[in-house]
Amino acid sequence: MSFFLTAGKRQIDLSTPLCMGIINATPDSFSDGSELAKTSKRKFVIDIDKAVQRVDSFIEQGACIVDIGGESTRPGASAVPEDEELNRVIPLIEAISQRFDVCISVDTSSATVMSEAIKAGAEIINDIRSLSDPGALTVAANSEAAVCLMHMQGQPRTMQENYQYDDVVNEVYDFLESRVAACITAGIQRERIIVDVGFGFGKSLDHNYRLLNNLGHFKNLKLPLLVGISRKSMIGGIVGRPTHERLAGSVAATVLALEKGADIVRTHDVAATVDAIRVHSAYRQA
Ligand code: 8Y7
Repeated sequence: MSFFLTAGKRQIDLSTPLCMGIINATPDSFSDGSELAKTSKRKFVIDIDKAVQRVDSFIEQGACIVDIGGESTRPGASAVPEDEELNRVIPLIEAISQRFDVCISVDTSSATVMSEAIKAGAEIINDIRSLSDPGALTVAANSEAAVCLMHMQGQPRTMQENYQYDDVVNEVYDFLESRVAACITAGIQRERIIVDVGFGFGKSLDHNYRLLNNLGHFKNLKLPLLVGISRKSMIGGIVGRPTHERLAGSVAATVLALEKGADIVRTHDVAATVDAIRVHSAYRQA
């Protein structure tokens, strides 16, 4: 099955899977934050030039979407005040949209940040909280942006301390189905909705692999499926390596996700992920 995703002014062809490159505008992201930090007295300042260079190389490597986030959502991360999040992401989105014709996704749960990001040029709202914060659904509905609805149990600060599922696949499925229904009711057309099982968000290693193995079931939602696996603990927990040594494991899991029907792959490692997508597509078309 193939889809078009409507994201702002774009019609994105998902007949072959796409790569979304991660740009973290955070000082404390678990695997690549601070690389984009400018040395400043104690305060974190994103280095726009470095970030723009990274976007440039992501595009050259074949990324179709870049995901810009200002709130670290790694397990245990603390909340970021809204004005700080705005300071981190809005100038960056403006800089990227002025320079490149790439689809910009904003990774946020805040209605204010969503609204400002869309004004600055973002065309996808990637919300790990599935538009549950006050005003988020309304901002999304009143825009033309696409939305990515992700499953999470709990909140980032504590989600890996306790989680509980009787049947992780069906519970995640039911959650996504109910958030899709909430979006449709609010006036967000199906053509603008992406779903994501949320690997690592309030899930054990077993839960993550059960979801990966059953990813095909989520195709029943008949919506584009995004996966975020890159360098996560579900890789580290198997290969026993630190974040920067998880590329091979991440690519292996990505190929499995592609074979189960993933449509968009969110990654820190664009070149390797695009290679994996191409090899998988050749295999599928043979
Ligand atoms: C995901 C995500 C993160 C994911 C979507 C990390 C923002 C943690 N993971 N968004 N964000 N899906 N849609 O390891 O899996 O990159 S942050």
